Amino acid sequence: MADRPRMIVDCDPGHDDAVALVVAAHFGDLVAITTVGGNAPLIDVTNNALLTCQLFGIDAPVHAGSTRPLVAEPRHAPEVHGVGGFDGPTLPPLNRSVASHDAVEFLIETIRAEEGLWLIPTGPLTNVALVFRTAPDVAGRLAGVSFMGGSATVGNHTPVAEFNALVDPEAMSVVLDSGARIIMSGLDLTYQFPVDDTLAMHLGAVARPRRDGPVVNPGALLLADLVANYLDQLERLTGLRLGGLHDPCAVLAVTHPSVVSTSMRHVQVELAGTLTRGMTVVDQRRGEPTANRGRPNVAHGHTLDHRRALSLVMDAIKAKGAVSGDPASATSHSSNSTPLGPWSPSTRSSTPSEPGPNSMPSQPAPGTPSRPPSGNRQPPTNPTTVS
Ligand SMILES: [Ca+2]
Repeated sequence: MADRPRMIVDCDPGHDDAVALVVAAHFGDLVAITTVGGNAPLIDVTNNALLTCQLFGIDAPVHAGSTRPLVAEPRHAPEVHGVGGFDGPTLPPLNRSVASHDAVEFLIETIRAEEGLWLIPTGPLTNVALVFRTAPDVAGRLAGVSFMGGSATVGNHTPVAEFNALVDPEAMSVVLDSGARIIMSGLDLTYQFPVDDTLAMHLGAVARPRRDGPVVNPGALLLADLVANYLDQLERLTGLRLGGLHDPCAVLAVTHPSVVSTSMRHVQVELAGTLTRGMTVVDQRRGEPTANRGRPNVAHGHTLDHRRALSLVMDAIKAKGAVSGDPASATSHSSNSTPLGPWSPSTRSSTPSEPGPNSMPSQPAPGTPSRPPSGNRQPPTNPTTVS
């Protein structure tokens, strides 16, 4: 369809990155996926991207990218997403592998070959900054960069810094100064898309419509368990089972612009502050640019139509994750892939607040190789290297 935007998602899955990939694949033409170290080390987030593609029938190639930020020491988020980024469920074996280990080179070549692509970063901006530094000409060839990151209000990993911005603020600064058309979905927007037990239960119901029935959407079951684990972590950290579904907002801002209301703002990121490093400073003052007021460089997403956003996300998950007949056969759509055994729901001990449909353990099919739990992952076919 001519009106489907063509896009590359640069991500660090993370459950919300996974949802972003599904939304991108359903409503856009997902040309490729690139990965970046962020929520978890590169090897884990790359495996998580591959698994998302496997479970949701996404055929876009996955290119592994940067293992570490431009300047700062690597920083991950095991307290939120687990050591492996997909903690919570018992993960099935992968039957996919990466297309390359040089996402930056892939991005440069692809953007030079095709004008008008959208680049949608949902992790630290390291890969994107390396692209713009290496090939400044490509910024003007993109339709735009729609990233999840930063905040015009509170932070999450510090009082004022959002995680993606905090991990690699130097990279974010390069991107903000690149001259590319930029849309920012920061925490002030993405917290308007609530993640709570209701969402986990919706996902569980999509996965297994009848409590004692078969799993008809293994991808939805993965997401339900990931969300339940995320809520467990948030409850431990904050006392509340409530978070934001951050990354899909950056995709919806492109595929459904009416869902995200934006205003042009001058945005910079703090690089030097001892208390405020990684803070995005969004100039929301009225008036024209002056000597002490920069030109607007970012379309700042400030208001989300969260009901429509939820409806669109669920539509994408239902469509992309659905299988007919045996889930095992439907999830191995590649002709040379290893058949995937029946999906194994979470093996976490259930708590009263967890959604019921996801707390019924089952066993993998006899002879099905098991994937190590998160934090003890099998590497991709080829070792991931620093780009
Ligand atoms: Ca992310």
